[in-house]
Amino acid sequence: MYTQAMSVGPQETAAKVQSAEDKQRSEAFEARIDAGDFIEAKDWMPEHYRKTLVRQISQHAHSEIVGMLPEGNWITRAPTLKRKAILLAKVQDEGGHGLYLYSAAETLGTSRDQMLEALHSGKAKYSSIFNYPTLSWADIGVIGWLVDGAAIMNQVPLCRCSYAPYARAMIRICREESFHQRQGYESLLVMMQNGTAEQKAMVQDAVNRWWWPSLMMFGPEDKDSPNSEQSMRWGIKRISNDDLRQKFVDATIPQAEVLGVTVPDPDLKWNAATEHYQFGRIDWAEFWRVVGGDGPCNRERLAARVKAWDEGEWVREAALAHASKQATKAQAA
Ligand code: FAQ
Repeated sequence: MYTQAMSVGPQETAAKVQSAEDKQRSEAFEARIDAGDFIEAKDWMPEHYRKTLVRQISQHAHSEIVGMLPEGNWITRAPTLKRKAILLAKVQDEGGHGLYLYSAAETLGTSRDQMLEALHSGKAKYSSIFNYPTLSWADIGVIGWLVDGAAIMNQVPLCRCSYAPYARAMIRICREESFHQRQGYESLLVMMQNGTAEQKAMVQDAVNRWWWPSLMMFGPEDKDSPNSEQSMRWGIKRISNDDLRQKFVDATIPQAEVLGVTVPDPDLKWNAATEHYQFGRIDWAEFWRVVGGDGPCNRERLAARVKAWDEGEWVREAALAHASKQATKAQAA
């Protein structure tokens, strides 16, 4: 009887072997991470690692394509042909970034349709920053300077993300983001150096509205960031939310001085002891409200994406029909 109770059936044996194998694989995986190896799509990985990457990469992809909307709004109203051409190229780049990132997420076994369904149904997140309105032309320059500037600060470390397909996509994205940041800063510099008093005031007003939302882009404080610890241990994130935010403030304040604008933070001051700028308290209630779907433009942004998806159905159908025709032709040849 005792031996009967202790004996295991074929299924249990298989489960035990499986879990012993998983343990071994998991240890080998952790050792590779500790050694700084890059993980490729076909390598074994823990389910939690895979899910964390799908979450972050798909959110990132959604941010890129939703991020086209606030700027796209100004293409027809750009003040000169040169600025229109630059803005068109930039918005197109953001669409391209979305595509690289959806492809990177697909290597983890999730389909683009699944990811888009999550975006359209409001289940998936995208960056809080794109739920703020673009009220003047200066907002376009400020998005380049601050929003792309914050994006680069956050994304350069992702070029060393342990998941190689994401890291590779980020290398190209960061090069393009760097151009985006510079064109924004340059357009603001022109307005601040050669503009009228009204144009200068417009730039300052845009900085006042975008400063705090830009700091929120880095995510909650480390102590309130549920994903950071594990993501840092796995080398998905290389620098914490707070450290990146601080690096951004330290890099940006001298640029604001050159530009001749101030940031709307009465508590901002240089701390000679730490050699960092100290900044005031971020309104985290506002951040969570926007992340939760109740920002100034959340509904409008989502509605625009859903409309574009619905209206593009015939294009997708035509492209698929064309591809299958070509495939049949190629097979016959
Ligand atoms: N907005 O535990 P953590 C661009 C969520 S740049 C909305 O710290 P994690 C370029 C977070 O997902 C913008 N939600 O999370 C461009 C999590 O929720 P979950 C996109 C946010 O992942 C420029 C919860 O809060 N960049 O698009 C935000 O470790 C101009 C707890 O947070 C990227 O996505 C937020 N700001 O760290 C395009 C970069 N922050 O998922 C057009 C890649 C946090 O558990 C025009 N992503 N949450 O339900 C990352 O580096 C990370 O995912 C963080 C968040 C740092 C964003």
